[in-house]
Amino acid sequence: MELKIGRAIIKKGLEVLYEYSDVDVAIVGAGPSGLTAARYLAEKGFKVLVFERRFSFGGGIGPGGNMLPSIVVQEEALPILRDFKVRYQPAGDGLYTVDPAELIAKLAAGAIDAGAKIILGVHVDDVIFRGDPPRVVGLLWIWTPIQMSGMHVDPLYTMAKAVIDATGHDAEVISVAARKVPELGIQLPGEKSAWSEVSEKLVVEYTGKVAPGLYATGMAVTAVHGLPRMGPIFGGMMLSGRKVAELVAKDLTEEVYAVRA
Ligand code: 48H
Repeated sequence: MELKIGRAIIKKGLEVLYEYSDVDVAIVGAGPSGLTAARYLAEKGFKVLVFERRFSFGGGIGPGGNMLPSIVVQEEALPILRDFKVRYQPAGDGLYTVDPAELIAKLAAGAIDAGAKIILGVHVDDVIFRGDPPRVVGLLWIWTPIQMSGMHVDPLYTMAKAVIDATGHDAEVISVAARKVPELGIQLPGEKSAWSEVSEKLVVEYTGKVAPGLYATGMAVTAVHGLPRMGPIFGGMMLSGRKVAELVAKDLTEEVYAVRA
């Protein structure tokens, strides 16, 4: 029995890694923006891989509003909640409350059911770039426990036509690209102090391409564009995830037509 269990794990696990070593879209971070983007891209037929450093989904949704079991979204995000079949209750002034556990479960299930693959326990370490002008064409990654051990183990590669940084406040992928590939010309001013109403609009407005092949969604957008943070409200994160999915889908579709023309 032990032999069969071990072989089943190794065979399927390595098949998955092999199959997903080359994808249309690699999303880093399984928080609200990354999971939302994953679903809308996967349902358009793109091959989507989400790398998540933790062994769980949801990013900042779980701790939400200072760990209370209720988070807030605004009216504009209700169509996304309905797409994911997440229940909500009015809280007045155009705000609604949602159960964070339900949101985490249903965003992840929505992404997976649409066809996205989520691999947990992966720390994305670096980007791969090619060409002049340079374009991000993939990622380097390592298992999180190895990264945490501090031991030097060389990473593995995943190639992608588009990479989305959904890593939250630290914009980790964009930050490494800005530092190591100065030719990409990325500036990273970092987020500013809170102004919820303004930030919830700006985070969606500024969502998009940061450099060829590299996109920002969610809190990463505030870090890249020096926008104010918004505090514990999550509608902007999901609206940003949906917007980046639309932009990436458009860019990849246009590139395919340009290659065929
Ligand atoms: C693999 C990584 C890596 C890496 C990080 O923080 P998140 O929830 O991100 P968003 O942008 O979808 O949502 C932000 C929201 O949760 C929030 O913090 C808000 C609204 N704050 C407002 C405020 O004012 O404070 O999720 C990011 C995910 C996490 O699960 C990380 O573990 C993961 O990305 N991650 N995964 N490789 N290098 N870095």
